[in-house]
Amino acid sequence: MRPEPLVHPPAAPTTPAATAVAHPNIALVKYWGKRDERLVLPRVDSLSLTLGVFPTTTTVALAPGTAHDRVTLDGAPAEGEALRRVVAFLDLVRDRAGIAHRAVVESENTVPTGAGLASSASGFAALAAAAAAAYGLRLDAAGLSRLARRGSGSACRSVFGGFAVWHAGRDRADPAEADLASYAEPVAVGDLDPALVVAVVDAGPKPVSSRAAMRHTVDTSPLYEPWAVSSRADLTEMRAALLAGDIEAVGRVAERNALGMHATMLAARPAVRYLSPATLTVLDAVLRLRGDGVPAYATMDAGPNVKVLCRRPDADRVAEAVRAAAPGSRVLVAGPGPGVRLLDGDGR
Ligand code: 2P0
Repeated sequence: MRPEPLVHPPAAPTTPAATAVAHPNIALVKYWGKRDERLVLPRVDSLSLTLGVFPTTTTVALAPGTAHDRVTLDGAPAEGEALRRVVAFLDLVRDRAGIAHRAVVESENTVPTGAGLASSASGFAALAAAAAAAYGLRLDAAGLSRLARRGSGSACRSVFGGFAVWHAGRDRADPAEADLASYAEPVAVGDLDPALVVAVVDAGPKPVSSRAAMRHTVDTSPLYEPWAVSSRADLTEMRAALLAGDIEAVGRVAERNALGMHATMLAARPAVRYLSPATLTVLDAVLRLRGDGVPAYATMDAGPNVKVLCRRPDADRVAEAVRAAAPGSRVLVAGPGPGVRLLDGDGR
């Protein structure tokens, strides 16, 4: 028998790779409008609930020796604007890490992409966490939130579970200081057992990206500034309502803030209209529920789909009412979900 070698050969060098999972979030006080496009600095603070459904799982593996990033979204090679945004984001991470290697990115979304259900929020939150880990950036939660923000504004909120507020920050002469001041963090809440009933009335891609639509709204809508001003008051009221565990006040503020945001778009020149006849049918059903004494309040993003905030014990009844009002739509009940997390090598 040959003796055991005293010195084991070194293990084959492993290429750094990391996998992260993130969930979408739905804003109850909306982000709409940037004051700095490059740094993705918003004009208003926003506040959201991260959902427990529709996770995005993203793996980033460094690929030394290759000339280009290879990006696969839901099994298909990314191209066009989607590819450009991922590569620009990786460039930012590479620049900070001082590592030039290209990467292989694989991302699986379970949310209908581009349907106003915040697929870019879960997508860039997962990409930020996986890329930061693979390239060896050491970031605290606020740092990860700032980084995710550069990919897509709403992604900075998906770094956190439950309710999160995104601070717009203030204008500074130094861009690095402006960047530091804009990040999300968890929000204190009282005794609240919320659910969001998601009514997917149309899962198709939206006609205008939210990025283009918010730019156009800021540039042309005479209602934009008044909404931004009222949104600041909404945020203060929303924080108090969350702390008090007052679902009715939370819902009232969320619904008026969302309708106000859509009003800014309808007043843009030309108008941007995401709401469809099916959206309005669901809004009518929500009004009827309230008439029947069920606290239920609607919010809509850059698409026709409706999310109805209610108490969790009322969620099945709300879902039934929405299903009956909009036959053919997919209706599901979501609760609060977790913040972004890295999976270990065993996929846990
Ligand atoms: C929100 N939305 O607060 C608002 C409400 C849609 C309506 O954040 O340009 O994909 O990548 O920063 O984050 C959608 O905008 O836009 C969004 P970018 P994003 O959830």
